[in-house]
Amino acid sequence: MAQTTADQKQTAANGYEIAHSKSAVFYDEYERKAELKHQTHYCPGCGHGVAHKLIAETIEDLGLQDKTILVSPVGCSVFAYYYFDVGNVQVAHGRAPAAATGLKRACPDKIVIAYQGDGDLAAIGTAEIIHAANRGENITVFFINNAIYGMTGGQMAPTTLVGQKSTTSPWGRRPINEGFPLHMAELLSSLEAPVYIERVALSDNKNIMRARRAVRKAIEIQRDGGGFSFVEILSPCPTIWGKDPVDARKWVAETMIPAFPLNVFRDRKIEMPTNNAPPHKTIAELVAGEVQAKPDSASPKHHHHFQELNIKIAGFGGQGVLLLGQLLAEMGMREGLEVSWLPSYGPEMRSGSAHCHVCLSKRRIGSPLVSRPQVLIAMNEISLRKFAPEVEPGGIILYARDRLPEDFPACQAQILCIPASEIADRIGSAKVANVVVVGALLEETDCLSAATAIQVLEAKVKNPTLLELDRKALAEGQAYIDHTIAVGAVTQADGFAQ
Ligand SMILES: Cc1ncc(C[n+]2csc(CCOP(=O)(O)OP(=O)(O)O)c2C)c(N)n1
Ligand code: SF4
Repeated sequence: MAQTTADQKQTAANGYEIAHSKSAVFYDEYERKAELKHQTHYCPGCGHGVAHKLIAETIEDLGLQDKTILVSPVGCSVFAYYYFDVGNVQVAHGRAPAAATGLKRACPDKIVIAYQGDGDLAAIGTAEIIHAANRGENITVFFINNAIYGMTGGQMAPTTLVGQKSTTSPWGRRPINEGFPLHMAELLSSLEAPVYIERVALSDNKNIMRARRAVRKAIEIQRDGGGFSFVEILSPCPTIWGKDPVDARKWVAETMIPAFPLNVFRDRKIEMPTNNAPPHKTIAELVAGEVQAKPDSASPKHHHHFQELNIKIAGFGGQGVLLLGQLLAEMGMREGLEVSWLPSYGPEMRSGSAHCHVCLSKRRIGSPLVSRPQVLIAMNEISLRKFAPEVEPGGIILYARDRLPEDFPACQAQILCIPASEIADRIGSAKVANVVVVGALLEETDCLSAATAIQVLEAKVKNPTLLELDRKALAEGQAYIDHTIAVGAVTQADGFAQ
């Protein structure tokens, strides 16, 4: 336990002076079970408790409590978030290094710690740990190796020793059948990027002090932007090993350490080559090349009559369905809206069904999934039949045919038929049918400006002949709605006023 400083010393009710107290990084009370507020869920003598203490005290000593995010695994330590008063995320089995990667990249100023058992890290999560280490993510991973699956009752782990009995190796692990134990510290040391890799053990006080130093060093490296740090902690599991806490510690010292030698396998600074580092650009810039994330004076000004417009576009692969969605999303981006584009398509490159979801919004978008579109663009009959029932009452369906199927049921949405392929054919290429539909959509709903559509097409279409066709297609789509669709058919001249 952390030693309190002189001015923190208190006198307990019974007159004793409190010389040690729980780290401030631990909650005062563990709320998992009301009746057990002051004890953890770990078995007596379990190494997880000791490892937690070393980590909590280090976080406290380094003054990092407000900056730390702990990623807890699936395993006995799944409830780590009941103890650590830091940012907590509990993730799917084995995925802690992947989640930690995302957290660290999104919040580079935070200290992100992945905490994992050997089943979690070295079995189901083998891929995640290897790739996070290989990428040299600036995260810290604490790997609790107790040579067994604790939580699930003692199945063999990748780290189970040769000859060690488990419920799934009742005769003892035999390399001929189950292979040899995985040595994760050594394995990760074969990679270029990791900066610090050490194996320590919770076998006796001396080794626990060594473990404390390793924990501290690993977190300091991350704090200083050093790179990937990894500490393997050999840890007793008295319950599953069928030993009392003292014998379990002895077993770590006498049996585990010879099989998993304690060592600093890697301790160096590395400079990541930067000559091929990607340029620092916003996502909008990366997605759209020269597009600016925020509208500037060069972007067309457009009054959006909606807070949020959700569009579904569906048809066959090859009809430009996904591209149509991208065009709308990019137009929205240029006009300063929040946008999302979510494609969904089958395995076939052509003729399979394809659809995409597009959200245009003045607010941040919660989910890119559009299950109740206000606008459906159906490029074929199957899509019309499949998705029309999803359209919100009062919404619009643009159907890329000259008329509805005769047996098509009445629908609460406004349906506009536009023979997009025929129009596209007439002006020179069936390929631009999707742009005809964009023209129709803009004319009908006024959701985005036609000038932005031209800008996006000019940026995207490098072939001058095709660009000219696209311009025509856009104008034809607009004109069709203007001249051919009966006046009065449009019930919402303003699109989706709110
Ligand atoms: C996808 C999935 N597969 C399997 C399990 C079952 N499971 C839960 S914990 C665990 C292994 C726990 O062992 P370890 O990571 O060594 O942690 P310990 O409990 O020993 O601390 C397994 C296989 C699960 N929860 N989810
Ligand atoms: S089963 Fe083992 S690892 Fe799990 S809490 Fe008990 S002693 Fe610890």
